[in-house]
Amino acid sequence: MGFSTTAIHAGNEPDIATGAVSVPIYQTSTYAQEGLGKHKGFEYARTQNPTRLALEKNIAALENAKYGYAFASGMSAIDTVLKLVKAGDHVILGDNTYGGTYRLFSRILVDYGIEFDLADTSDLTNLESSFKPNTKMVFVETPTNPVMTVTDLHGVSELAHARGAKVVCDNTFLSPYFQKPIDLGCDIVVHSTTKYLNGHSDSVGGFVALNDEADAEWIKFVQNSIGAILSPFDSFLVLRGTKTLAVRMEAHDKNGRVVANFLAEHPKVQKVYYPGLASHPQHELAKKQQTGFGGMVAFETGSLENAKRVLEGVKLCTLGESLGGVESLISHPATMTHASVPTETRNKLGITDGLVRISVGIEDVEDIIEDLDQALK
Ligand code: P1T
Repeated sequence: MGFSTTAIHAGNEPDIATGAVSVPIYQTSTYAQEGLGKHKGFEYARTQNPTRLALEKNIAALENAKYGYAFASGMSAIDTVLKLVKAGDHVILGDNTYGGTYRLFSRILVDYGIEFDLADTSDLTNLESSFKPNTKMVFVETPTNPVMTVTDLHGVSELAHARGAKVVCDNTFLSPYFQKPIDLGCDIVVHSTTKYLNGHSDSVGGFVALNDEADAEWIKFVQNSIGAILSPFDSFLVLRGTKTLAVRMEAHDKNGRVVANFLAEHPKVQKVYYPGLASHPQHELAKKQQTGFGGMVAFETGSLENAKRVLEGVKLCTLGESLGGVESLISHPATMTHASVPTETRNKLGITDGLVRISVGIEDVEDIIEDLDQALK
């Protein structure tokens, strides 16, 4: 079955009770039971909810995974995956991730005995030297937020599996439409559904998809025990969002390429980070493991003052955190999404005070370019 067919039909069976074509929002906290231990598979809404279940089947199918679980946010999905490791275990974390992911490791997980080291996972030799006897997991984002570094997921998986470690990939930036980490050898995929999967900037959510039965059981157990579940209404919104994922991603990709090329030739722009540009260091790898480049572009303006002028000078693009919505969003990683990353680490990665990130929306691309041009000028 093709991607769009799966996106529209997986989990979206007509409602058993009424035949409703659109999965209803089952806004209930509990379910009437016919007798002790006799029920329709739904006992309590933290544990099971039909709207959430429909979404879980849907996104799992899109990621070619057997199991999927929807969470209250991308961060709660990531935190739950980290419950697969225990005190005394070591995790290799990609050196550039969303700032919140770094913050979870550096400010919270370390206090629970989880050891971690940062590694440039785009360099497999460097990654290889980061393994320790107690390394149980490698956590990567590709392309990274915000400097768009690409990691060879097949290569990382081979290295990790040979050492008994699992690979987790945060697939938020490309969505399963452009990249399927499980097909590339990864064990677990995480998402912030807040972004492309929902796609309309009106819901916060997260997702975990995987194939291993025992790990899936544990994720489900933790999801129920901790209770960071996606609400029925948000599940409905994301389920509606994924139906148009393919057409939206095509439009983001088309506009992303145009904007990246425009910025690359602009005299006020010093550097552009976009894997679709031939100048990107991992352009060939991106072409191989992705089926598109997406709509995330970052660019260097040279100074905080320049960045501020662009960010405050745009009229069509909205200054704000987040990404992946139909509208173009522009942000300043150093003070916004990556403020919790130490300055020295940020600068080393290219997350400078002059770096601007744009989530290219699906408006008419001439309008986006005109807006960026007037702000840059
Ligand atoms: O915001 P939340 O739904 O909890 O997702 C966290 C998260 C996880 N992974 C990646 C790659 C992300 O980009 C995010 C959230 N990012 C932003 C809010 C942002 O503007 O980059």
